[in-house]
Amino acid sequence: MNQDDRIALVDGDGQYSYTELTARSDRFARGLLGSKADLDEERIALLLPASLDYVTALQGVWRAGGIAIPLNTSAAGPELEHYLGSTAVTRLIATREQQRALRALCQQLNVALLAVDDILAGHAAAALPEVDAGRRAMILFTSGTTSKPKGVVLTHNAIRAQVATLVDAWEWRDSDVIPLFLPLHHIHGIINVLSCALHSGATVHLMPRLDIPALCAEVAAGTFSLFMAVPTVYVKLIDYFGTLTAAGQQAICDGFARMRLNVSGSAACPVKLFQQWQALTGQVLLERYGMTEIGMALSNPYRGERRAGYVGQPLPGVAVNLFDEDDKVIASEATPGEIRIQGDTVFLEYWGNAAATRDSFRNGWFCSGDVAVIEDGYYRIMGRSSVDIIKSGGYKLSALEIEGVLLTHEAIREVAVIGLPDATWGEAVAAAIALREGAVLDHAELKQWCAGRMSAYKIPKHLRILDALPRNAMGKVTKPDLRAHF
Ligand code: MLC
Ligand code: AMP
Repeated sequence: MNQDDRIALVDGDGQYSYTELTARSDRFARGLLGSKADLDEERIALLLPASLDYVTALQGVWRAGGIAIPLNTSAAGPELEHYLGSTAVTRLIATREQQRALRALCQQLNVALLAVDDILAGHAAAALPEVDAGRRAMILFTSGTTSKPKGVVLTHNAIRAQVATLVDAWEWRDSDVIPLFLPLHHIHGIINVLSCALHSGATVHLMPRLDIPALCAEVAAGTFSLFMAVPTVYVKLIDYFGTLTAAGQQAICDGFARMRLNVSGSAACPVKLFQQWQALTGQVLLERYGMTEIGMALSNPYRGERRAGYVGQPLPGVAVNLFDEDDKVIASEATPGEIRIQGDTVFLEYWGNAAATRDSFRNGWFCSGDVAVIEDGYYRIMGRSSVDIIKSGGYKLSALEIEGVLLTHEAIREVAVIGLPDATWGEAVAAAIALREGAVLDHAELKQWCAGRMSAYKIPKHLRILDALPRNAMGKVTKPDLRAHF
């Protein structure tokens, strides 16, 4: 192996060169294999904060021929049970601090609970397998129009294609330095930031959470050349600037101004936010559009006009078309249609759910469920075909999943969950509830009850108690009518 002294990762404990990272990931892969020649797509879940250990484990699972399943480090117990159980995970890699809380669940599901160090110290296989790039590499859970999140299966080829198109389009280079504070169980953090950076020989500063003052201090110091975030992060940054002196704010804005690119995605970037960011930092945000199942599909140009309110054009190697309800490609501009995608970046299947996989494709095109229009050659996202999907701070949430949990509360007779427009979160989860006879429930009580039953970011931020939910002649709750109640 050639010595590569470039810095791959910086975390709270230190910095690590590409040579060190590769050696550690290989050692981890050999430890995972033990006496086996190949993991043969064994499912190995990772419950690790952004750290050297996370990257070691992810790369190690891939090198040993396993399927990595990165999980939300703050997932609630029932969510973890679904993730581990539905994919028949055999080993869960977690920090020692987390292990106590996980022991009972792992015993129940017959999952071996291990720390990265356990694997590094274990019996090591002599050789690593040749892993065909068509094999499954990763499962990411995504919420949707079903009550439980589905496992999106990406092959090594799909991951490579997703990385290749972004490295090409956004001109990643080995001198790039990028902060990574987004969660590492979604493609925004895993592919767009971590994998693109490591593919390019760049440096990633791993931050286990978004600590805005600490992040801004590094920005002001000129540490980063690139910045990628969801719109909510830009909103929070602007709010933070408002708490600073003019000089303090200027130093941070100058740091952003010196970067070569600021990207926004995972949710719509409001035109006002785009303009505010430009006024403050001089940066013209590059907005792009993607999805767990397909990686990134549309992007404003790196070189060329970036248009506020638009997500640009198809990325290199990604085929995108708008379709009408008869599955015909819409040829004319200004006529809205569903975004459908084809290409090497597209996922293989929903794990163990052939019916859902089949339903999500039409004539070989993946159906996104997002509606867009092309104006002057640029795509503009108009909305989603389902009212049951909510995008809050970049997380895709299923109204049905949240309703399913709330319905198990003894005071709740019926419930409907919707997304309300929100300046910080894009959309905020709101629950309209009809109570059982004689029952009482307030928002604080409901929030407390939800903690431990669902991830904190799914917990309703608004609650309305109604006598009954509005329904149409078929008895279906008319969700668009609910907004007026909040
Ligand atoms: C945190 N909270 C949220 C929330 N994030 N509430 C609603 N929606 C969210 N997204 C709540 C917490 O529960 C908590 O509530 C309070 O806000 C503070 O929590 P926090 O953890 O301190 O918040 P913060 O660190 O500021 O998190 C904000 C954030 C985070 C924007 C950094 O939400 C985030 O990382 N979002 C990105 C998700 C992502 O990567 N999506 C990409 C999916 S892939 P309380 O009540 O306890 O105080 C994809 C494809 C593509 O979409 O195109 O990229
Ligand atoms: P996820 O399933 O979490 O990967 O989220 C994918 C969804 O995020 C897409 O289907 C879109 O609805 C939404 N999305 C991603 N990027 C954008 C964007 N730039 N503008 C609007 N919506 C977006």
